[in-house]
Amino acid sequence: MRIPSKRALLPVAAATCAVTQLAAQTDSRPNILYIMSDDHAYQAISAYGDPVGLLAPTPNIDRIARQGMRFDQAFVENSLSAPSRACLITGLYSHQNGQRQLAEGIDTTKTYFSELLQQAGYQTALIGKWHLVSQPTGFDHYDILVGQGEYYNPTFIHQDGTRSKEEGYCTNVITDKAIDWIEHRDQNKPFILFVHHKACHRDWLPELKYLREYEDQTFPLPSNFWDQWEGRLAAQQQEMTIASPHDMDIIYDTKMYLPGDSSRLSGSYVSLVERLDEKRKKEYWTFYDSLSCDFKRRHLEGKDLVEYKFQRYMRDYAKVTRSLDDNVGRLMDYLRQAGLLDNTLFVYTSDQGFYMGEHGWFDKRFMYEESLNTPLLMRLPEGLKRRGVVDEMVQNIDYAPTFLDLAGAPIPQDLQGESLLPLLREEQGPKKWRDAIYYHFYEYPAEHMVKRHYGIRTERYKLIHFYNDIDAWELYDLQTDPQEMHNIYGQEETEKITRQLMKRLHRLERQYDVPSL
Ligand code: SGN
Ligand code: CA
Repeated sequence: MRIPSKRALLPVAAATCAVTQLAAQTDSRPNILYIMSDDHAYQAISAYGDPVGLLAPTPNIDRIARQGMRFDQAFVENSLSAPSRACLITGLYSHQNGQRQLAEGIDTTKTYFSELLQQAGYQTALIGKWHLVSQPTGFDHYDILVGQGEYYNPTFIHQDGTRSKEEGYCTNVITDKAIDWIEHRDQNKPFILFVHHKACHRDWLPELKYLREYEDQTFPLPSNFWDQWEGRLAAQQQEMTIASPHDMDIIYDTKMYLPGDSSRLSGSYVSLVERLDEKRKKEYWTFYDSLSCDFKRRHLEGKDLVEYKFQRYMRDYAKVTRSLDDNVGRLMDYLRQAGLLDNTLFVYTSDQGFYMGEHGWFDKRFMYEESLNTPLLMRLPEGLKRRGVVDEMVQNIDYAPTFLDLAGAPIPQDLQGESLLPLLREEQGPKKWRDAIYYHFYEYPAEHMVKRHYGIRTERYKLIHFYNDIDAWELYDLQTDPQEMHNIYGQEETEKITRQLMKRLHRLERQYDVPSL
């Protein structure tokens, strides 16, 4: 059901009354548990079958896929945290919700779908990373991290504006708070709970019980790890290369230093470790001191040093995702024990994808596959029949209309996403679905120096335009070049498909009301 305008509050309120009463009578509308991690690559989830995930399995996240669905084409609109979160909460593209870059504020005059769900009689709660500059609105309860948050003994901002440092590992603490809120909610109403983890964001500080995990594991280098980005000007100018001492710092990122040397203290990550209590701090430093001694003894150089950095990155990342996976399992088990699981839409996703060494990189931002895609798995409430692998293209602007639709609440007409309910309802997906998506990244100049760009991705092709202080087009045939190593823009054989894609791109720009540059 679509309503004419988001700000036409009268019709919304009128429609809401009926829905609320219905809810009070039947109390049967499904709950929504939306778990979103940070920077979790689908390549690191075993349900996706990629090498990192298979070497460091995620059995609990995999359960969602086994009992529900795995989306293989789940895209973000702007591969960065705050912009992604703004797309989620408003159902609008960055140019409409105002949050184009990290520091730019979301347009607070836009309605958050949490407000609409509240009006529709849902209880709404948010725990964990929020990352938008303004405080959350439309939540009966929230407890959020400060900015990016801290892994160890994180500080939370509570709803009354006070702050407190809480003991424990961030991923566990967030889950404790989530379970506590579910336990104390009003049991007569359905709920939506957003559980937003800090994990597995840089700089990958593990839960201490997993410090020693994966240390014997050797992760294979992706086949395009030594990519030199030929024919891809913007890629040549980024600053997110594992090999680069500037981009991936040996102390800050890989935690290698000369023990006993004050250089350890120059790493700004040290202050994050210092949040631990004395006993745990000692445990942490003892472990990384011994690795650092070993590193020092080896005198690594050149490719050996780069491969060593890659292994450290993979191992610490895998440790952090291990706790994430445990906690997804905890929440699922809790819901099952509480008898809530079968009437809950259980969602696991990340704010965007991440590079696990593909093209030689870490971080995200680019419209290339690893960061345009994000993991998405859903376990459906009873009554929705779809299962297995879903190939339809979905995007993070689709959550708002989907959740409103599931709640039986009106969907404002100007939301730019689509409700996914038609995809979820039947065993077979609908015959007609979107066959192209629009992407736009704005955060430049900034950390990692990825140029501004926008583009279109269809089932088979991707056309990208890098602009601002560069003017470069790229075209990829994903069928013959899934790793996007060969830019085929500007070749005689690709002129026709380029023209067609340009036309489609302009159509999308008109459809989404994208302002001209
Ligand atoms: C921090 C990180 C960057 C990362 C951005 C955005 N640097 O600035 O590596 O790209 O966050 O990440 S760090 O030194 O502070 O770790 S996002 O997920 O929040 O968008
Ligand atoms: Ca992120």
